[in-house]
Amino acid sequence: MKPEIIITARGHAGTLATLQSEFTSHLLHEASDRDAFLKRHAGAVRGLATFGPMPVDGKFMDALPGLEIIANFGVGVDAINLDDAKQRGIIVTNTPEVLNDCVADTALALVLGVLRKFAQSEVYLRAGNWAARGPYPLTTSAGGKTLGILGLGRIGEVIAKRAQACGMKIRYHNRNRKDVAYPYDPDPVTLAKNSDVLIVVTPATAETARIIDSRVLDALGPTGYVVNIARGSVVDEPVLLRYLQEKRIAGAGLDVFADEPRVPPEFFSLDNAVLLPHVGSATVETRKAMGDLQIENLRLHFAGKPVKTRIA
Ligand code: 8YV
Repeated sequence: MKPEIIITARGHAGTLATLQSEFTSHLLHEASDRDAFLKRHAGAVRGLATFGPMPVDGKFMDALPGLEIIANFGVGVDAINLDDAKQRGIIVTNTPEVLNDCVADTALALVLGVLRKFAQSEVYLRAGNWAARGPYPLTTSAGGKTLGILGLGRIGEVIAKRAQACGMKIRYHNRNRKDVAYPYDPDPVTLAKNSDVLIVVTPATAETARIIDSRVLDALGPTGYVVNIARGSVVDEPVLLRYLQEKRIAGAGLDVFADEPRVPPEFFSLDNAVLLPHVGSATVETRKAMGDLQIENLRLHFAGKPVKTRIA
């Protein structure tokens, strides 16, 4: 008998296909009555395969008394209440490491994109402005600038290497100082003060909610840039929007937003922002690797073995 799982959303197609072939899978996103769906499967379901931002809290877990494991597609597990899972003895897994390179590529693209305005200059060319109005205005170099990394974890370290290859200097702030050669700043405001570009890579938790606020943006100042590849919730989005509109910071590169996929339309008209639709890990290769790891964790668990990437 195949173990029974619930799939929470329409995620990566190849992963969904494998999940559905290996496990008896019930699709929550196709249920018209969520409560009735959960009641119907409560007795048999042992696993959850989670995709996307749908919250999984204690109430949801209690609706599935046989739940043993929550296997998330993605490294960020902010949608899952880890304390509630711990209290109930439910294992939570994520998909770290396999996405580091792609997310770091996206980070660098945003850093370079916001400094050099490549996207805006392409729009300029496509509008016929090059011949009509002359060269695109000069931008500013990455080389020699300081990149402040808020959250020097696995992805942050890979970003640091790429940025150094572009001639950037690195500093960082974490809750705890690390054994690395990069200069450490004791708090996000000091990091912002000492950086030209502040990149946010920190996990979204209660402590990091809206950590990028007016104090941090003031410390960055009118020549400073912010790049966010973490979660929209770590930035005070309305404040950031106002600072961009009023040019109180120089620019922003954003892959994530507070209420995805809805982006406040006021962002669309900003010339000093580069906006991406949460594509950090979105390549064929990386999404397959993430799915493989999610599936492997479920397989191992149902075979009575330790999972590969359990969240501490
Ligand atoms: C994915 C991500 O876009 O890993 C994460 O935490 O944010 C991204 O890699 C997301 O998990 C897809 O559902």
